[in-house]
Amino acid sequence: MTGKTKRMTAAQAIVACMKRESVQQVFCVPGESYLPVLNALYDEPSIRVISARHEGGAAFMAEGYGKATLKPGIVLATRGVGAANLSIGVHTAFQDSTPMIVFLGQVHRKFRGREGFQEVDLDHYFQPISKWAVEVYDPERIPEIVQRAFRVAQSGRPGPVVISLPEDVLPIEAEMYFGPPVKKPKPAPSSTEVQDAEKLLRTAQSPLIVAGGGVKSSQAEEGLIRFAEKFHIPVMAAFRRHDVFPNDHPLYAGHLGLGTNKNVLQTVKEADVIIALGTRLSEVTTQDYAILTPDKQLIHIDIAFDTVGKVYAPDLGIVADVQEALQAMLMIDIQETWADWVTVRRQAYVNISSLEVTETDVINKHVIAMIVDKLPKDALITNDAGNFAGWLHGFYPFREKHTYVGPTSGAMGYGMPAALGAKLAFPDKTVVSLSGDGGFMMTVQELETAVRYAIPVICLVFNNNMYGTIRMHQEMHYPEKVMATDLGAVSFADLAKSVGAAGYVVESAEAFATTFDQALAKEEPAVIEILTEKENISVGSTIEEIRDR
Ligand SMILES: Cc1ncc(C[n+]2csc(CCOP(=O)(O)OP(=O)(O)O)c2C)c(N)n1
Ligand SMILES: [Mg+2]
Repeated sequence: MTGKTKRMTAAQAIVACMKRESVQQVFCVPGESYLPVLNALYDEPSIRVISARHEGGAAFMAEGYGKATLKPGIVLATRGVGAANLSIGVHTAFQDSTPMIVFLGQVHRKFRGREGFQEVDLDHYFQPISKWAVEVYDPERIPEIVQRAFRVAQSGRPGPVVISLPEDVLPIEAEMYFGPPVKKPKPAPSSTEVQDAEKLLRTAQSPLIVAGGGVKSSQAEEGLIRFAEKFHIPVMAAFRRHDVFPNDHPLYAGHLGLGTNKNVLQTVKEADVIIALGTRLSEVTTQDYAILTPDKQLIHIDIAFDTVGKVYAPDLGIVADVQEALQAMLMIDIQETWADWVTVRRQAYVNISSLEVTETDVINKHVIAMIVDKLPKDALITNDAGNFAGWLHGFYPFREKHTYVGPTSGAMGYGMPAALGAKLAFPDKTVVSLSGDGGFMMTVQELETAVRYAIPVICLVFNNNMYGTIRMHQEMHYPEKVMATDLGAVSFADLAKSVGAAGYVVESAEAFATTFDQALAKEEPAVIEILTEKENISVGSTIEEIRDR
């Protein structure tokens, strides 16, 4: 709490806070309401400003950046209009527990409440989808509030914070006091809690770890390998947290996602003691809250007290940083008696995730097999929402940590802008996004942002001329009554070329192979449009098969 005060404007104090927290990039769409902040950023060359084409794109970039780096992604936008546009990214950061800070220009303090130009009560508007939403009235309180925002976004369960900045506050000078930068608290379990975990594990015959985003945010990936290996417990990844554990490890037993194979779900059904690690046990992970039945014992470990027991009352709930908890639980002294259980459950996963392809396999599967073959192991993959992702989730083996950035919120339009955020965070990694034609079109304008800032990502677009996922649900519930799910023709390759990116279109696995090599060799933003058949609507079924049921 020691330090001197400094005189500067509120806008300069915001940028000074960013600098103290080692912010390197911010994402924005400019607006006249927060010009002083842009001006202060102009004067701070250590922070790069990426100006996007749409606030939704900017927010997804910041979310992808935050998810990849585990540090808050920063996004700036203007009043009600920019706020409304970027809210999908805030919602994603909220559901996905991604640290993010949103700075929004607001109308003049004297005009607040008159429904001024573009006025929205931004703090109320964002309260339900953020960890904290606040408006600043006093310039000298900027450091207090912005530093607290950095603390709130990263502490406990990470998430988004929204700060509303009335435009007249920003140019005012004041004496500013800055505290030290944030260090994330890392609470550890008590020795009694570790003993209780030992007692529960002693009763186990078929234990299972379900690992979620908390493993990633506490950087506990190695700790999880050590823990799982020591007690020989199989590990499953929570929804869209594929890279929490190496998928080629003999203890990995699959991913709990949408359309997960029933033989993989059987592992959860047969487990008797479940260790839920850094996961909120979401609707998708628990398959509509169905697979964690009351006969199981649950050890729920999470850094947030309100995540533990949020849905399932645990037999043992521990509020702790996952890395600290795993370290402490290495002291447990038990002998495993479940070797066969592990072998059988691993085999169940191996059987359904084989990457072997034959001529009868659809192009979607060939593409996954080829990218696995051609990409370095540490390549980072992002995806959009849509049925095309089923092949990625089902067959792509994530072998290293920090190789996946995906939306547990299920937001369409996420894949490509999140890839831009991730590539800016890790410029040396190969970054590939996967999207459907519907989702890609929702944020396609950010391809120009990729070109303008020379951010070389490769975007795979699976084009079936439809909102395939919804068509699938339609065929299941209202067969043959197709409504609102057909889409017109778009040449994504030409669209890419029109903004200066490389554009390719392929119709066969062979063509994809040579095109992907070409795209990899060139360090430039590229779109590979993959033409797919409507009929091959999902990994499990064709349209005809769904109708026949
Ligand atoms: C922002 C948003 N709007 C709507 C939805 C509902 N939705 C889920 S998947 C989907 C269709 C996806 O179509 P496409 O991107 O072409 O992928 P496909 O399923 O055809 O492979 C829709 C509309 C969503 N998840 N996100
Ligand atoms: Mg589609």
